[in-house]
Amino acid sequence: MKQNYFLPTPETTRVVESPNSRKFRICCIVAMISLCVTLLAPWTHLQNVYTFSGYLDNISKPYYHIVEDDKFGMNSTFFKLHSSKVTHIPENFSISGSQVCAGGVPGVLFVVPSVASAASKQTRVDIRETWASAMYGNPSLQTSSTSTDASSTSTDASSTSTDASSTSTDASSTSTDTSSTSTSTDASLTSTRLAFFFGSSNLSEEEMQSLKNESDTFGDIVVGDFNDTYENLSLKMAVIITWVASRCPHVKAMVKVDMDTFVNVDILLNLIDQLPAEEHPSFVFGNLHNANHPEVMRTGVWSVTETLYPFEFYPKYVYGHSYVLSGPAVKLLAHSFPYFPIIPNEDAFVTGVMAVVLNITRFYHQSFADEAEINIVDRFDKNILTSALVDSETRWKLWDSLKKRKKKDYPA
Ligand SMILES: *[C@@H]1O[C@H](CO)[C@@H](O)[C@H](O)[C@H]1NC(C)=O
Ligand SMILES: *[C@@H]1O[C@H](CO)[C@@H](O)[C@H](O)[C@H]1NC(C)=O
Ligand SMILES: *[C@@H]1O[C@H](CO)[C@@H](O)[C@H](O)[C@H]1NC(C)=O
Ligand SMILES: *[C@@H]1O[C@H](CO)[C@@H](O)[C@H](O)[C@H]1NC(C)=O
Ligand SMILES: *[C@@H]1O[C@H](CO)[C@@H](O)[C@H](O)[C@H]1NC(C)=O
Ligand SMILES: *[C@@H]1O[C@H](CO)[C@@H](O)[C@H](O)[C@H]1NC(C)=O
Ligand SMILES: *[C@@H]1O[C@H](CO)[C@@H](O)[C@H](O)[C@H]1NC(C)=O
Ligand SMILES: CC(=O)N[C@H]1CO[C@H](CO)[C@@H](O)[C@@H]1O
Repeated sequence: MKQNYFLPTPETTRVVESPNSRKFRICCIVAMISLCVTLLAPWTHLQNVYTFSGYLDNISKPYYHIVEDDKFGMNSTFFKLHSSKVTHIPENFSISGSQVCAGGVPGVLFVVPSVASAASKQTRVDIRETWASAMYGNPSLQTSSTSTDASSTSTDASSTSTDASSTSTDASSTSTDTSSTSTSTDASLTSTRLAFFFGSSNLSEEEMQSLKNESDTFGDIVVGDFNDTYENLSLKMAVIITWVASRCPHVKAMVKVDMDTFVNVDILLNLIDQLPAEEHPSFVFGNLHNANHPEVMRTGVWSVTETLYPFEFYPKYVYGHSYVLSGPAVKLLAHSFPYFPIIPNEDAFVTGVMAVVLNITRFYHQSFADEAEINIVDRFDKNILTSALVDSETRWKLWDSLKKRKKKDYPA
């Protein structure tokens, strides 16, 4: 059974100018002060705290676009949560990563799905020493006050996020809002940390021991008890998001980054700051898949059966190498995963299908990694890119160059 009644028209994406949203924000404040104070609280301090000299200068405006193709979902009963559980999300952890979100930090958590191979181990070393290095203190262990730059002084006692989970889902009755119990001390967008995620079920004893060592040293390892196979990538992401929702209820944003992706953290945080989070508390933000109608594969590594997903196309979705989920989106997803089948195409599943099911706003910007990376080093040097797919050599090249520029911006 193939249905394609959800074909979006070419006009399905609407360009949103940031200045307009600013105007709207002002109107909003004037019109509904009390409501807005509640909604804006977690975000407004950013404007003052996180200012960089021109990092967004070369980033193309507008700073975000909104995907609008949710019409097709409304014609189908498919894009709805089931009324009872259909998916088991493993919630046992051999290494629980209890340090990662200790002490009410971070505001932004980078999650990096990883594997136990020797090559991956070296990549983790490189990531800690390059684009993520500001998240690691000296000694390297991530400590409670570590943040990206020198500006982590803001305290945000009012970081209980707007709870988007209590509406719009069939499963809402099962959702419990953990945000109100969080004891946040520094969950501003400038406080950042990173964690690597693994599945334990087929790890050897040596591999597990080695990860325990890494965990003791860096405090950035989480191992869930499931089989870490390529086919389980969507499940792995569901485990990760569920872990973040329960262990890091105060995060304002979670950034999913692949091992082979380099992130300019400064640009990313500034870009997130441009999003109208008060109007769209639940959002995903990345680079839009360049197919107007992303095709569903029925053979090969990304194949999905028609039973699992009956349509020819996926909803518009953002690429999986690097995308942001807002705190409310993380909670909404975590509450909802048990009530929807896992579709084994991680980015299409999380940022497309589930975004439609849960009415999560899809923001996109072309500065995120796409699949046809050209002139990466050059574009990075011009501050055009937020993230990029890299090999080991390029990772270091980009970092050396970025470090030089940061020094210029922050003379010691
Ligand atoms: C999860 O942990 C519980 C309690 O330790 C245990 O009874 C259960 O068997 C574990 N489940 C899996 C799948 O390992
Ligand atoms: C773990 O660390 C200990 C002490 O630092 C070391 O003796 C041991 O060889 C390490 N094990 C692995 C598997 O890396
Ligand atoms: C992992 O795979 C093995 C072998 O296929 C299986 O016996 C085991 O039950 C699986 N573990 C989980 C958590 O699914
Ligand atoms: C993960 O995938 C493997 C097959 O690739 C499967 O055996 C396993 O049961 C899946 N689920 C879990 C929870 O590990
Ligand atoms: C774990 O799973 C991966 C991916 O399927 C496989 O390549 C590897 O051999 C497995 N390792 C063990 C120890 O079973
Ligand atoms: C979907 O979310 C938007 C905010 O992003 C909201 O304005 C709209 O009312 C929501 N739609 C539904 C059907 O809940
Ligand atoms: C923007 O790009 C130009 C070259 O196109 C470069 O000279 C300039 O330094 C860049 N600005 C920033 C802030 O990186
Ligand atoms: C593509 C398509 O069939 N869209 C329909 C979805 O349902 C609405 C409301 O019934 C119709 O107006 C659309 O034409």
